[in-house]
Order: sequence, then structure tokens, then C-alpha cells
Amino acid sequence: MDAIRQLLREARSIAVLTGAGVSAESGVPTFRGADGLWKQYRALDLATPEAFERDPKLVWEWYDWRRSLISKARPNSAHLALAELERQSRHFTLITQNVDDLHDDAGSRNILKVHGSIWIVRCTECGRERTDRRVPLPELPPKCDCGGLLRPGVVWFGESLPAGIWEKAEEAAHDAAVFLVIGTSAVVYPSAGLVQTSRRGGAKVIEINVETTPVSGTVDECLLGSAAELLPRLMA
Ligand code: BJW
Ligand code: ZN
Repeated sequence: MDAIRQLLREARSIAVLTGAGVSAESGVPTFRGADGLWKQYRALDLATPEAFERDPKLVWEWYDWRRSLISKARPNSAHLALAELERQSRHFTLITQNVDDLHDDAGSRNILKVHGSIWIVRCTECGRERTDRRVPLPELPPKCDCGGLLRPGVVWFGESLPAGIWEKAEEAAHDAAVFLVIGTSAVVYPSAGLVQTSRRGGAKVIEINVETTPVSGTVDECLLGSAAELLPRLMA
């Protein structure tokens, strides 16, 4: 713990990759395991363009339910510790796969949302995007002013990551002296590949997770425990 604290204090640049585990203690369900269920559906079967094409109302009901949970959620001590780490660091980039915006709420600034935001809606016809924080949405599925069907502004399987943001994430991972990988199962690509990218760039890689993941064997330190408990201790 002491060695990692010192590493963080002295690092020229820090990049962090976060996943659903960081928001778990704020009451936001993760994707995999028993948590990743809604009614009788697996979360991962709903997060696809095919599911949306087949049944947009069903997929929107799931997103509306998640938006409602997230609207009540507050950043936990892991989000707050990462915002504090940014304030204390020279170069800091937070790459998040989470769509809940809880890092923004905690005060993080340099955030790359590689899977989008659940608060953005995008028209499938005219492509216009806007923030819509209404919970619940008045009509499901919601429609654009142009009459087109709106979709959540998130990245589904088989879709490209947002232009510009992914390149910045790769650059930050490559240039990092310390790379933290926190609360992600590290199975979804290309985000999981950032761990390798950071290693190739020479970073010390530290993982925080309640269980081991496919990248645990490749990192310099694997801290087993909850992010909300461990991150504040690393900052103390
Ligand atoms: C705690 C904790 C606590 C719990 N403290 N820890 C084969 C090889 C490589 C790639 C592919 C492949 N086959 C297909 C692909 C591509 C595919 C992919 O990766 N598939 C794999 C699953 C096999 N990827 C894509 O399609 C991506 N796009 C792409 O590749 O574009 C190029 C392309 C174009 C055209 C065709 C093909 C390719 C896009 C991926 C988009 C992922 N989208 C989602 C949904 C977002 C919207 C939404 O929120 O609804 O993103 S899926 C879901 O998984 C979500 C998450 O961001 C993402 C990652 O999940 P995460 O965050 O890791 O959560 P969990 O639940 O998995 O894990 C939680 C972890 O926390 C666990 O480890 C717990 O132990 C831990 N934890 N409590 C610390 N308190
Ligand atoms: Zn439109």
C-alpha cells in the first residue's frame, strides 16, 4: 500500500480505466454475474443494436429503469478519491466505460467516456443528439422532433467507440507512468486492451477489483477488495 501511495504521488502521468464495479457501491448494478439481470433478460442481451431493432420499447424500458436507479445514485468514496487524485496529479486522464456520469458528479474533469452516457439521446433518423435527464421518460420509445426513433447515446456491441475519444484514451494509456484498472471485468474490447497498451508504453499497472480478472496475471499489483474501500486508503 505504501509503495503504491508513493508511486501515485510521484507519477509524471496517471491514467485510470474504470468499469461498473466502481459504481456498484452507489447502487448501480454491474453487467455480469447475478447483478446483470433485469426481469428475465440478461443485461448483455439488451445492450445490442439487434435487440433495439427487434424491440425498441423493451430496450428503452430497461434503459428507463436504469436511468431511474442512476438518478437516485450518488458518487461513492471511490469516485470521490479519483476526483481528488486528479486534483493532486500533474497529468491525469480518467477513461470510463460507465455511462452513469457519476465521475462528473464527483468532480472529475478530464473524463473520456468511451461507452457514451445514458443521459444522452440520439435520433436514429437525423442523428441529432441532446441531453435528456427526465425520469421516467414520458413516452417509450421516445421520438425526435423529426419523428425519428431516439436511442440511448451509448455504445452497443459491434458499434464503434466515439470518434476522437477512443484515440485520446489510447494515447493517455500509452503515455501513462501509472495505469489503474478499477472495477472492470476486463473482457470487453477494445477498452480492456488499454491495459496492454499502457504496459507497452512502460506504465506500472495496478488493478483494483473484488475478484481476479483475465488481466490480473499481467499487472504489477492486483489489489483484491472494494474500490470504495481501497481507493481512499491509497489517497490517505
Ligand atoms: C468491483 C466491485 C467493487 C464489483 N469494487 N470491483 C472477440 C475478441 C475481441 C473483441 C470482440 C470479440 N468478439 C466481439 C468483440 C467485440 C466486442 C467485445 O468486446 N466482445 C467481448 C465481450 C467478447 N466489443 C465491441 O463490440 C465494442 N466495439 C467494437 O469492438 O467496435 C469495433 C467493431 C465494429 C464492428 C464490428 C465489430 C467490432 C463495443 C463494446 C460496447 C460495450 N457496451 C456495453 C454497454 C454500454 C451501454 C450500457 O451501459 O447500457 O458497455 S456492454 C457492458 O460491458 C458495458 C460496460 O461498459 C462493459 C464493460 O463492463 P464492466 O464495466 O467491466 O462491468 P462488468 O459487470 O463486466 O464487471 C464489473 C466488475 O466489477 C467485475 O470484475 C466485478 O468483480 C467488479 N466489482 N463490485 C471493485 N465494489
Ligand atoms: Zn431526428
